[in-house]
Amino acid sequence: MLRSFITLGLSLSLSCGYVACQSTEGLTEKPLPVHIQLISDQLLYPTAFAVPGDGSGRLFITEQAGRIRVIEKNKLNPTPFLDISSVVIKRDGYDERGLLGLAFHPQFAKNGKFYVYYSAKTNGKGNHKSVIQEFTSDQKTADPQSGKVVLEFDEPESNHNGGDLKFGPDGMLYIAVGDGGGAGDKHGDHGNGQNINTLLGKILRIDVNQSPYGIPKDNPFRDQSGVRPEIYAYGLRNPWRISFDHGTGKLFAGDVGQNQYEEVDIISKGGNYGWRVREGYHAYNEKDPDPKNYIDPISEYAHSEGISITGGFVYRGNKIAALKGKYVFADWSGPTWYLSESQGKTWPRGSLQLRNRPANWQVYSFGEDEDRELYILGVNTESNKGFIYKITP
Ligand SMILES: [Ca+2]
Repeated sequence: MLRSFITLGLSLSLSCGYVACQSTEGLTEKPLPVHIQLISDQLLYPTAFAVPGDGSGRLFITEQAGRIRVIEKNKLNPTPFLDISSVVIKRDGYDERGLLGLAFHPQFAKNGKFYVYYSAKTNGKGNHKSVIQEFTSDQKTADPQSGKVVLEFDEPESNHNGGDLKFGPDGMLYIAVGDGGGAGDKHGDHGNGQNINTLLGKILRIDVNQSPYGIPKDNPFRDQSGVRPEIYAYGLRNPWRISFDHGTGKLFAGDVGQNQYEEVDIISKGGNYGWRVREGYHAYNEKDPDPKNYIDPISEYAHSEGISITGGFVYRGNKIAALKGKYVFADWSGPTWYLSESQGKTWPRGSLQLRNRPANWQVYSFGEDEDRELYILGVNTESNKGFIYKITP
């Protein structure tokens, strides 16, 4: 699963064999060594991770083709928790469509509800539609027929679908949506990212405790006409993985760049993150009106270091003291980094050295368990097996 227009040749040329070959360009923090522990290498294209908050210790992983798998006591259950592969569009590992996101309702232990984001056939315009659907489970398994559509919208192209779902500390569901694809956000007069009358290229916030959903009272565009009231923030290109920092409540997003810069953003209500006028800290399309009030990222890296960001989490676990409060993330092509909090505009970056990582891998996603320990998900490109590792001291 590749999240920008990049040729396979370029991605392979960047597949460093060992952490030592990571570029150190722009790294001002010292390297931070950790280990990783293999939890499973029997997954197929793992795209997202979530825990139910029910104290069961279970880890849930979405597979791109439309299954949710469960790991309990370090064992992968052969029976999926949910299988909607018959309605999910997905062709192969380089296809950006599929089952892309999962979030458990904050009261899952009582109501059994959870939410997924996937790509499906559309009867409308465009390549496919993105669907956010609610399922109700008996905690152990979920009936694919029990799904109820919360929100769906057409996607003009196959790529840039975003797809992450996270409940915020406010109990609202936050949804990361890509710009709908096409290099340079080519749809619409000024692209979809800057158009606040489309859901594409946005972070959305909705209240799923109303049917099919409600608009939170303080959503920034709630009472304006000609604007989608679901929008929480805009000007995103392909926010690939968002997360809340459990220490500060801040919302982080890794936003995949076009062909020069990858970025990390802290998302604030009503914020404009610049795309397609800006890419990272730089002008991108100078023919567009300059938004002026755009918010710059807290970090960027150039395509000499990677090609497609995979956003992660601020580490709030207890096992790795040196990692506390650091934002952990990666590039799809393999390198892993951290950012240290800063009062300045840019958060300084250092290499997160995973001592025993496989020689060749692609990083698809990160996960955080109930103890706030972190996991890394992706594909070993030698064995073609999908993996989940736990980050350990
Ligand atoms: Ca931006």
